[in-house]
Amino acid sequence: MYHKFSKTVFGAATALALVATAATADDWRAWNIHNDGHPNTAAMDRFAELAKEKTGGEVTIEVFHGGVLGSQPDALEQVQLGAIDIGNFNLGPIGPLVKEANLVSLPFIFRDVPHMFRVLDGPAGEKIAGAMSEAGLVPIGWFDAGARSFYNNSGPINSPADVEGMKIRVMNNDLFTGMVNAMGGNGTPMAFGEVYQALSTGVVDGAENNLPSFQSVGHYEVSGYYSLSEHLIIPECICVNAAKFDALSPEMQAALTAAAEEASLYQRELWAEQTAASRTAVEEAGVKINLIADKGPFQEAMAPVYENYLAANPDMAELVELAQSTE
Ligand code: BDP
Repeated sequence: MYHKFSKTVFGAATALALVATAATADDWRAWNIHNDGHPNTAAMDRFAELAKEKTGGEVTIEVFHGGVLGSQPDALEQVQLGAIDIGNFNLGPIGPLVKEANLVSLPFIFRDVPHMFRVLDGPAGEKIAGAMSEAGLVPIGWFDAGARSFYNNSGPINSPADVEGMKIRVMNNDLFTGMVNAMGGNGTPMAFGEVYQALSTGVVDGAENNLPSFQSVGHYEVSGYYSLSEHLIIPECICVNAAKFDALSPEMQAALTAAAEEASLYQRELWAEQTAASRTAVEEAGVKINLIADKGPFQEAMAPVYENYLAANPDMAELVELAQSTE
């Protein structure tokens, strides 16, 4: 029956549909560094489904996995600018952009993952989230990223002295370079996607990460030892470009946040399962998991890292104190 429509009517209907589309539906691009098989990839896919469902289709998200939209520092900048709408980011590389976020990147600041979440759920977390939002990155969900430990080929790491002289890849943040340097090593920032090659060619002697990421990108294939130093317990966020988030109605903001929170709970379940599974898998592949009997010397070696951080950011002392005094 379409031939009965006059060109004008058809044209007007099309124009109306376009206006309606522009006014209601919004296609967002999401950044994710991980590939299939990593818990965050499944969680980000789930988040996209939930966002569509809970916003009644007003926000639809296409997740680009595997870091195809760029390295993490670049993607963070893109989300701040609004060129990418949303992403799953580690708070480590956010530290250089938001000094409050650096609290979670201080080595050994948290006793364990539950302690980290208690701090994040309290006033310190509120302050960090507020500062991130002001910097254009609104956190609407928090992922578990476990604890990061060192891995290398030359032998187990049991004390800071074992790190001496080693070139260790770290994420982009002066705190991490400082951390390795404080042990007498050479902290080397590098994009995640370049680490496999750097490890296999000896450009770096080692790196550090959690077990799921150590496994998922194959670093275990080129590392003989994974020593459980657990020096960093850094959360991750689902972070939205602030202008995009602010442009949503309060109902849509609540719906999107609810989607992120539900996806985060799902991620934390997957995380726990995958951490155990990855540990078994890498051990079966021949990696020696080294338990460190005494982490005290590592913690003591971090004194200059804290001193430098607090000297440069005296206003952060309160936040550090808040985290340390959280039960
Ligand atoms: C992984 C994080 C990812 C980081 C990566 C890294 O999930 O965001 O980019 O470590 O070491 O655990 O760069």
